[in-house]
Amino acid sequence: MTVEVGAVNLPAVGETAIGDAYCVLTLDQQILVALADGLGHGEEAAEASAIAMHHVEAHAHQPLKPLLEGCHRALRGSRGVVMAVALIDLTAGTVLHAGIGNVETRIVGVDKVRRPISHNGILGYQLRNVRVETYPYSPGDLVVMHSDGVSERFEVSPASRETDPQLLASQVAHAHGKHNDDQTIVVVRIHA
Ligand SMILES: [Mn+2]
Repeated sequence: MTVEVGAVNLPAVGETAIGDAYCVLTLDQQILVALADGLGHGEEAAEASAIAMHHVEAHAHQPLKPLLEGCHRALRGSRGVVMAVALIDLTAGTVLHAGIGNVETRIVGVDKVRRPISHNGILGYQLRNVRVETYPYSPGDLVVMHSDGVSERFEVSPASRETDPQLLASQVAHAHGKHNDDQTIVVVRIHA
């Protein structure tokens, strides 16, 4: 299995701490992608997103629903985060996705770009129901995940599937990044 990852992770202008955090973890034939955006900017936002990433790394083998519920508990008393997680399973040919708040995900396939829906909530404060949805994944498809510091007005098409993940992440962040917010975009492509 070959995993290609491209990412941009930048602080808001005037901040040194980055309030967003992401991780890409390899678990046998599965890849777990997670991105958290701590509320606000600066140190406290960075602390919250770090709590979320540490929880994901320590519990990466859990199904997505208990994984996010565990993040919610771990984040109590922090600033809180919005967050998405995607589990890419090459053997099953699926992406499982769950999102709380405005972290956006797109799955760029051969013939179609799918946009999983995120649900309202803030991990650490308010979490109603975690819904995990299943999407098809073929080797070579891209999973693109970004915080709201990157405007969702960018276009990706099935033609973007061939683009180098780091180049795509850099191009989108350069053209659609918001300087007054932390900017994060992560692009993952897996081949068998
Ligand atoms: Mn943000």
